[in-house]
Amino acid sequence: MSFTYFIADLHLSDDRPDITACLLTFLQRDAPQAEALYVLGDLFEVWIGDDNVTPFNEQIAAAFKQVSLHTPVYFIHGNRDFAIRKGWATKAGMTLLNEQEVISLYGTPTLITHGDELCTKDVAYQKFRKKSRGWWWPRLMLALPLWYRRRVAENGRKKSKLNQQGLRPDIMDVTPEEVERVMAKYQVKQLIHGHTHRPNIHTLNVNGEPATRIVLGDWYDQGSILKVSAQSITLERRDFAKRN
Ligand SMILES: [Mn+2]
Repeated sequence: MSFTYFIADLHLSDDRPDITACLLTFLQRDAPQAEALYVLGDLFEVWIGDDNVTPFNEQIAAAFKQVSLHTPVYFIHGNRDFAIRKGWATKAGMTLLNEQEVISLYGTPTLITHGDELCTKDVAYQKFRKKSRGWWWPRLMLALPLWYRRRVAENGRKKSKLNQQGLRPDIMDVTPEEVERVMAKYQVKQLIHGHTHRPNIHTLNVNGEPATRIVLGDWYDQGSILKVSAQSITLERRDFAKRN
């Protein structure tokens, strides 16, 4: 039976080896059996540029590259890793897609996206998003010296660790009207996105017709995978390996 996998919001970083181990197992064991693998953003906790070549980033690229020999791998940027460019994507065997794409999923036209643009009530964030996805801001950032970008990222990491203290910052949910508007615009009855860390399969109405919104889960406490075939849509979990 042929099927397609979707993952998002792994927030990989070298200080979470449990997440990395779970991903590597999934990529070695499961992903090659799929018809395609879609990564819908926030694969990394932070991305400061393709020129930041580290053993960790190389290891992740090599693992995806291996999958891509059997199974095409597609990537849509998240709000954490929007600076990934063709250089790293090529190394990882990934094809970069637009931030919103319509694919035919076993005959069903399906809109896929990271989903942060659907959270329109977070006005401050949407303002930043507009700037950070524009043409001058990323160019300016990526033109800064690598040592400086590394220092900024390291400081940001320390700060967010301090702020978290076991609590995750609340991520706003999507705006229902925006979901309907975007689905109507693309004339789709099925939407798949991540970002909100609220895995679920919702039914809704678009232009008076039934529609489906599938939300991917994050990888903070477990692996979260969406498996779609012609027959079924399943949100799966993978437990992290027990640490001794
Ligand atoms: Mn996100």
